Amino acid sequence: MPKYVEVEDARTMAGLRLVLSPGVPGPWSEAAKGIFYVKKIPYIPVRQKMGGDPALREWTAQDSAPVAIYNDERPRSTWIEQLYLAERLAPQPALIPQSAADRVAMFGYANELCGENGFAWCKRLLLFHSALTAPGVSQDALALTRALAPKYGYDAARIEDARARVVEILRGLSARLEQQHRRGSRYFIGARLSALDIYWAAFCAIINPLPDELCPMTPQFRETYTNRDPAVAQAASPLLYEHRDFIYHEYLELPVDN
Ligand SMILES: N[C@@H](CCC(=O)N[C@@H](CS)C(=O)NCC(=O)O)C(=O)O
Repeated sequence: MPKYVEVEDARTMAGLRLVLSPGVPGPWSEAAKGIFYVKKIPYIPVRQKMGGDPALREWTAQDSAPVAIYNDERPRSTWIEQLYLAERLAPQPALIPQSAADRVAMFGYANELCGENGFAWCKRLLLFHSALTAPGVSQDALALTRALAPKYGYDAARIEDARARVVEILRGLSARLEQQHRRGSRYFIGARLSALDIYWAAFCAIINPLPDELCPMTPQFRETYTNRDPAVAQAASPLLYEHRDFIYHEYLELPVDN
């Protein structure tokens, strides 16, 4: 586990601080870590308290993770701001494509994965739904779900829409990757690594986490993250999982350290 600093101490430090949820390979957090790792940008890991963190709220005006805070600049609590910060601090290797057409494609797909009502957002709504409706869910898991569900817009009436969105996005990404392979590229965009490859590698955890030796997590979290939804399972092609493995093995830190 990285040496986490508490929020109160991190506030007084300079440099890049990255607030993360210890022990949890959250998709947004792992993606931010991956982007900083590829660019060799060092940061101080800071502990977020999942389910409500008043100290983090006081510092960053919200209490989700990840948040990137560079010196006395404004806290960056969304994936897109974090990507632009990383690109500014270390322009090479560039993770935002050079050509406008490639940028449009990359940010479009990235928003489908990382944005509000995107893949992970909607899959999280499905996870809340299972926890709140299935029998035998532990008291701890229920308490966390009850704390997070309203924060991220859970509404039982909209669960079918959320499922359809997850399926649609997985199919779109699968089709894109197949097309790229036919063109002779192993990457989502053009012929080289972009942030989208890292986003997918990290976000895949929310349906199919890497094995425990590569990505340790509590059995409860592994159970929660492992997809049991048949429609979602069908939409995620083997090529998408192979791509996740390729990106982790070629570019990212293994085992995942959280
Ligand atoms: N704000 C991020 C998304 C961050 C996010 O949703 N974080 C979740 C990860 S599941 C979180 O911190 N949940 C725990 C909590 O809210 O206490 C973005 O829009 O890029």
